[in-house]
Amino acid sequence: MSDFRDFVKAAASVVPSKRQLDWFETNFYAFVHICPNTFTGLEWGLGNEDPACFNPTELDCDQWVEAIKSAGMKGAVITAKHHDGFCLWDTKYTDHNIMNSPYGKDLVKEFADACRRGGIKFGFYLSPWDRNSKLYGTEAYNEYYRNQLIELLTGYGEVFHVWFDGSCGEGPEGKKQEYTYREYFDLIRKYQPNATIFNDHGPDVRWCGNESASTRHAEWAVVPSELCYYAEVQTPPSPIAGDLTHMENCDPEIGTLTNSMYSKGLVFCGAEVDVSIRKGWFWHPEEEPHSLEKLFDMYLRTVGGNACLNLNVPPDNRGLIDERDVKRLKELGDKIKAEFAHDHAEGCEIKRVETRSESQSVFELELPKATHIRYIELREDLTKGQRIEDFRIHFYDEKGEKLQEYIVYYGTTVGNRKICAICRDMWDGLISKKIRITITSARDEVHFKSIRIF
Ligand code: FUL
Repeated sequence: MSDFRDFVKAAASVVPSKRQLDWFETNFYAFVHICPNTFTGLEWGLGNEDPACFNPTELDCDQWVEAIKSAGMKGAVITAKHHDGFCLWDTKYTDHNIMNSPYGKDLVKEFADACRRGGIKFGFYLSPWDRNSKLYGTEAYNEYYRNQLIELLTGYGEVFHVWFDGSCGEGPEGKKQEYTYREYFDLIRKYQPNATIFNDHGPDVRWCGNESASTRHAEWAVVPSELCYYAEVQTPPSPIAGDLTHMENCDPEIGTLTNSMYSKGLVFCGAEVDVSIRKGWFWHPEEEPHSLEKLFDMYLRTVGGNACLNLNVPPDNRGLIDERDVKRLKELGDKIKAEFAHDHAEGCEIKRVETRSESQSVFELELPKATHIRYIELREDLTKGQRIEDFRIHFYDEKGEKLQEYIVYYGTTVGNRKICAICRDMWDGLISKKIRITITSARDEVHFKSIRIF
């Protein structure tokens, strides 16, 4: 392929798998970090913790699920094993597990059952880095890890998401492990074909690059295979911008096409944003949950920014979600419900009023009555590919007759969902009956899945 336009067209038809589409619908789910760290105050356990320290006397997974649901989350991922190697389930491959603690019950089972009772999806995290296993740093460790995966994939019902932590530290005597990821992924496809796999580099879901919910201005789900080398390549080598070696700083708009750099090809791999409700991943008595404003802002930037939000909620040393977090989660859920309570555009037709070229078009949507618009939620039909690169929104007047000159929103990517928050300070009190969305740049013809107005 030589012509730049052909590259762009190929990029426009990179599509998600069914499981990736389902994952995007799940959208907002919880991380649950609990292990000996909950009792020792550490964030990274050393691996030599005595199982006797794991002693939550009031543990109640139904209470966790209620708190998670109150925020509007639809699934939860538990740390079946964190870096300290302590297993929260009844594994036959190591004695360093919960059955040998005062708690003495299979917590993964209790949690999976509670998720099912509560009607949310169940997923797990299994740390490849293991500071306890004597096998770590040898080939035998990969077999040990695979056996543990099989136990978790086959013993606890349907799994929606499997989370691979990228941390790869040293084991006993400074030994390093080479993780055989492809073998691990094969097991997941075999036993839980509908589960999405999170890994820094795909195959299904990638890391957004930080743990502070700082998403990119343009967050693409179509990215270069150099970044997500475990995902399936869907295009010939393509021009691509962005410094791919620095995903942590989130500056590059990875996925943005230019004719200056080349990638081996593009893949579909959306971003997950993992962030904790508090500073740490594990519960520490002195830490407070983030403010409601901060959490709601994270929600807008992630769920409303073509990503999924995985919000960590750590149980405390009683085995309960701390009352402060319970309160904040409910506030967040109430706020999301209130802000998005009524779709003023329900049943309204999205009209394509102008096609300037394949990459430039204009859409309009008229509401039944003039409304004070605070949010416009755009969704692309991803089964056709992620295509929008740049857009503007204008309002008409309150009769829907006269187009106003000023731009109320400038945006870049849309993808699964873009929530455009119309700046309240500037436009407060502004009433409109009709909106215009001008696509100033797209990879190919644009297809909206829906437009909702709140
Ligand atoms: C990181 C880990 O090192 C943290 O402890 C935490 O589990 C976070 C979700 O992933 O890589």
